[in-house]
Amino acid sequence: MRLLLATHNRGKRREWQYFLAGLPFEILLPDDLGFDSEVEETGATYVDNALLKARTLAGASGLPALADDSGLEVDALEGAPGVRSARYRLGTDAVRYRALLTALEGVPSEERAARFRCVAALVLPDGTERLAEGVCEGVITAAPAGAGGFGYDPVFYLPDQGCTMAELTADEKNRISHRARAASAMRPFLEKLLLEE
Ligand code: ITT
Repeated sequence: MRLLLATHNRGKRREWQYFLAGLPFEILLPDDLGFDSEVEETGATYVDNALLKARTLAGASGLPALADDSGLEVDALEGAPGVRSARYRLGTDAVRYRALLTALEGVPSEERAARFRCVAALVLPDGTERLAEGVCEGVITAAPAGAGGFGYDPVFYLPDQGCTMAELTADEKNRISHRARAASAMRPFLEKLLLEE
């Protein structure tokens, strides 16, 4: 059965391909079908945006589509950048995480708590919609460390692991991340879809 992975983010693709590896889907990417333009994220919440992306690509392709909307919520910034994480600053991931470090200059480590949140949405051609969420708690560092992962990973410190998300191997990140948790909550819906084929 074909499943469209409705994301243009290469880091997310890699991680979803890992989570879906044990399921007999033929995974397609938007580029494979000539859908190269990004869906504009006009929603106010992760749920709205995840559904928007999955609905748009399920509608355009006639295939089941899986999307995620995710972000980093920093307590000292009242939850920002949150749902606006991808649009926090124009430019690269490094531009965005450096801007975050600047915004937190002078904030002591005990007040730098943050969490990654991921909302995954599965939309089927018959209109059925399923949602799953995952959260991963951490602390924003004073300086970036590590070259793994993507996005804000170099500035997201995991107290239990004693390193940043970007210092984990891909396998380690994929065991504990917000996306890993959303993926395992989504898994029963994907298994059901395969059974109903
Ligand atoms: P798609 O909409 O095409 O999936 P996107 O990059 O626009 O890709 P989002 O709208 O969900 O994705 O934005 C998420 C933002 O949060 C973006 O800046 C990512 O770099 C960042 N982010 C998401 N997951 C992350 C992770 O696992 N580690 C670090 N940063 C992450």
